[in-house]
Amino acid sequence: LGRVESYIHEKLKREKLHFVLIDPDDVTPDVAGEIARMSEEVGVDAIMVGGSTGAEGDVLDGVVKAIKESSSLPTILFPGSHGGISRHADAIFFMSLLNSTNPFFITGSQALGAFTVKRYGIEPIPMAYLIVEPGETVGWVGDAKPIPRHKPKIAAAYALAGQYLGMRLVYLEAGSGSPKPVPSEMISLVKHVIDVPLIVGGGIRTGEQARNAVKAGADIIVTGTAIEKAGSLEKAREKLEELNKGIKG
Ligand code: 1GP
Repeated sequence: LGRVESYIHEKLKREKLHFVLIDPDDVTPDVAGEIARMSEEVGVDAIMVGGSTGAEGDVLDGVVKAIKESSSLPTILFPGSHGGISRHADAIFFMSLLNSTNPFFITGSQALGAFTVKRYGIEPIPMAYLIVEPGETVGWVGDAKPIPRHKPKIAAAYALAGQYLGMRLVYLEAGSGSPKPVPSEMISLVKHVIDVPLIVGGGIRTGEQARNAVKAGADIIVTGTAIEKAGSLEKAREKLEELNKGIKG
């Protein structure tokens, strides 16, 4: 395993993890750097960078650089397509949107990005990415057939298929800014069926919601909107502390 993936596995032996997602389309490099610095101080485990729209090129590079300058946390790309690759990142979730109806998001964009990842020497971490209702922007952009919230078995079947295809992480995604997080029953069933770490994100805004997702079986919680839209850096820090406490107990 690569350096970042080993770090994730080592930490998971002791605790549940909190990854903070920064969307370069939503924040300036300065704010991204501040969020990364506060995240590290509060005890967050990694920073993810990406988004469905506009998270490319100079905008992406500027934000990744600012994060690297302000914290020593692993910085992992969370790309919306092959455009979402920056040479300054440590690792990339090399993800396939398994329940997309469009092969571009399952294998096409991955093929277009593969040589870039190799050339830049970024650590690829293979991940099954599953979109659950409502799916928000990423569901629409990714041509997903979102998994119905009351059908946990469909999520579990896709998750197990992802593991059998060799993916080393499974991500259950309700969509950034979703009014509701992934249901607990779905998290529980997926966790019960797979052996690889389970990431859960989308719509987690409170410490209690984060706690519930962990109790249901999530290994890694991703939060983005709650921090980006906190209103001020001071409120963002309070939110980071609340969410981290919910996850770490
Ligand atoms: C989105 O799961 C992440 O891809 C985080 O979602 O912005 O709703 O926290 P939020």
